[in-house]
Amino acid sequence: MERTGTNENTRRPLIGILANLLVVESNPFPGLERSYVNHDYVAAVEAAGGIPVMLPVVGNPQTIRGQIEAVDAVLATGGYDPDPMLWGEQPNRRIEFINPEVDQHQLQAIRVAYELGKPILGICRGLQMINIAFGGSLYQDLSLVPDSYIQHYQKSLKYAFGHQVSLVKGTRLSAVFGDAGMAANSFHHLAIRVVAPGFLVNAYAPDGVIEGIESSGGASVMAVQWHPEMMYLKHPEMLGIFLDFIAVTKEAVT
Ligand SMILES: [Mn+2]
Repeated sequence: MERTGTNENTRRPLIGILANLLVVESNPFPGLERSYVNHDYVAAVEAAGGIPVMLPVVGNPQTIRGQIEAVDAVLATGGYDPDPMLWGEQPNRRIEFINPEVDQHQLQAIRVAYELGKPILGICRGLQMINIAFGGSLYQDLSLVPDSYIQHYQKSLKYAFGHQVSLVKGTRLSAVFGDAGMAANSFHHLAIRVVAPGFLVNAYAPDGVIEGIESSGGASVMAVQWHPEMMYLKHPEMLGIFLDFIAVTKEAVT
């Protein structure tokens, strides 16, 4: 049991998990919006030694800044499709549900966290939003990616392996998993097209689809396209991404 105290070296880092909005369709309140995060993120952050807190969608920039100032690091989570107009494209017919309020909250939260030097971990849509936030772009659907042939939206359980992932040597991600690569789950229909300036690719699927990026030059931003939080109970090595995130956050705090 850890003692409570004010020593910054032993304090468990506060991890702000970017929330989503769910529009309730059933009675008694059809149309009600509900703030939520998938519980797997909460459990993974806690299992890795962080204290999870939820950062709900708000619109006021000063409120967003206050949210980020209150936490030590930010977890950018999965969710609906990002709006293609954010990177200057009109929406393709394959684009699904979009919520601009959620997009704006997450973009600003990611940019403020970066500005304040707070580590960011992006998962699935979180990776996509990080890439957009710093000037990259996305393919709006896997069918638009040249030579992509792999099923990236697996029809199997959340922790099952969807496809192989190869890691780029010398990256922070390869330090977590080793250079040999591994398999991961896959639940996405968009993918990175142009990598944002200041970032490098750390993971690829065998069909060339980008499965991970990280900031170059010391900034502590890491993102993967798969869902390690849905896998770690069956595949404990997947907690490594969260353990690395917490370790980097502790360094940033001290
Ligand atoms: Mn994939």
